[in-house]
Amino acid sequence: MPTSIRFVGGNDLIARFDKTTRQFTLTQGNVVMAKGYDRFLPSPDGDKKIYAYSRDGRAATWTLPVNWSDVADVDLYELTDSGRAFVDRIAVVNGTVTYTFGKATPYVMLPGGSSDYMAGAVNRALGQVVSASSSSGTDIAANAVDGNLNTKWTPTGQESWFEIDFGRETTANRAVLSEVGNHIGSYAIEYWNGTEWQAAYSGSAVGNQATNAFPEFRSSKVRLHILSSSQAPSIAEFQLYADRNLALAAKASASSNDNNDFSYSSYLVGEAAGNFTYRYDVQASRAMDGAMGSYWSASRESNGAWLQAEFKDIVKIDRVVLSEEGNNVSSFQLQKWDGKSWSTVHEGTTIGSLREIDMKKFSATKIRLLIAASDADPKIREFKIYEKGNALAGSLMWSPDSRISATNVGGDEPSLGLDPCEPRIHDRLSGL
Ligand SMILES: [Ca+2]
Ligand SMILES: [Ca+2]
Repeated sequence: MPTSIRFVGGNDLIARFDKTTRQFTLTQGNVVMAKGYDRFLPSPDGDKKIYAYSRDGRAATWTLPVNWSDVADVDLYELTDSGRAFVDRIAVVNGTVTYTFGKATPYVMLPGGSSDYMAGAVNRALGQVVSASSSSGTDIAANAVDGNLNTKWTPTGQESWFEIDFGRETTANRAVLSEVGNHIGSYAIEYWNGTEWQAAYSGSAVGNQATNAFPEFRSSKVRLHILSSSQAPSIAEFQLYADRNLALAAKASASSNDNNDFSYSSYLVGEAAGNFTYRYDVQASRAMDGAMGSYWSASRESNGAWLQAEFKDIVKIDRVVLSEEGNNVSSFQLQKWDGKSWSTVHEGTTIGSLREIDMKKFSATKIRLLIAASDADPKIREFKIYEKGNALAGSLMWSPDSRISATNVGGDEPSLGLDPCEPRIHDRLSGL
């Protein structure tokens, strides 16, 4: 039996510890403020602010406090060392919000579009702790992240590096470099993957300004590695951003999917045992959930299958990143919908584990991936859509029904560790 402690005379706080599952919960009224290693803490001063944190980065549904009853959507910001960084706008459904928080990442939630809204992408490198292979005189490494184009870092050697240590994990998918002069011949933007430095981007010249988009990574350390230079280079500024993946807020649909339902009796931890129906879940939204563990699969459509992202309003797009499960696609097109008809904005052949496509910026209300030819049913892990430089809540559409794709039939709410939305569950299930 769980042990419960009620704080009488206070604010109806109930702390509960289940000795079997060793899970701690803290509730106040109908608001769960702590569950296991996840936190959802309304500001104690009554302000409409909620601090959220998940040690393991789990998907969960949280009930908002009663004084949020007039709030239709919430804006989620990551709390970075250089300020709030907008992450997403989440629709409130029946007084709850559902989200997969990043692992060990602090967030704050505010009512959607509130006056406290902080517009603009946050340069995550600004003012961070840096070190370098070498420095000349007063041209120290910190000058490369001080936000001032008139100060610079100059190493003494030609092959050099400077490193940012965030002290915790951060997300990035774009860097902007500014060199004094134009001496750099080759360089890499690298991140520490826990074992070694890994290149996120490799480039040649930098010059006045170079914008480099690369597949998103999360790491606590990033470095600029200058591999060759005609003379000692000088870096005026190194900026690091996380552009938002527009597909996360788009409505996903497809020409077909290979879903199947099945049921099983589960032995869930604690008292939350029951029978559950899971879907062998390869619907369209699985290619737009930001998780590499899940994918969309067409059903018996080798040629002509399509996967579509629809936005609430017009969005601007200049970059798409595709990841395929396997390597079956041999011909594809990206098409935009202008309100009347589809037109092709990019044609490609194979996709494989990673295909980055940078395009001239265009506007659209829908974009689709049309698979003209594939050796087998195409399976797309991620269809990521960006406007470089856009970290804002723009034209969003949140469609919970298209995202929460496993259903819980009977029994209590599944525990967080077995949340059917969690990609790992999908991995496990798809092996059955
Ligand atoms: Ca500077
Ligand atoms: Ca996915």
